[in-house]
Amino acid sequence: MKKAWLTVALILTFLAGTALAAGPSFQEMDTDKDGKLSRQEVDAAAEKVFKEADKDRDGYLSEQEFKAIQGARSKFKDLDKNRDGKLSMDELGKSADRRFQHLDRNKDGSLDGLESNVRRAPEVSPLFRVYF
Ligand SMILES: [Ca+2]
Ligand SMILES: [Ca+2]
Ligand SMILES: [Ca+2]
Repeated sequence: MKKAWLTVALILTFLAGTALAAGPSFQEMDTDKDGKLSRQEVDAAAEKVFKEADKDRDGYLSEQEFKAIQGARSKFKDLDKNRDGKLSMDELGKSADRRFQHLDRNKDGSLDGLESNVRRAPEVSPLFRVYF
């Protein structure tokens, strides 16, 4: 019986590991620990992911580089506003503006309440609700 529990524990650890791999968690992004995500905190997290994904360091994400981001939910074509086949941080920022405003229901410039959503769907990083 003990062995079975150990297996369950291992699987849970594994699942937690995959959740982390799919982008930074709410807690990781909330760097000032006020329980909300400011636009600056979201931008900082997005920039980090962007830089890591930009393998050839040309300052843009190609479709291939974008697809390698684990957990990204958007379609490349939807984000590539000027249709040049690559994504700039500016371009991503514009989509993020709209989604951030949509999620910021009380218009105080930061996202709270997202945390409970994150508990319900821990595999989706709050970053991917705003960016990517
Ligand atoms: Ca914060
Ligand atoms: Ca690139
Ligand atoms: Ca583009």
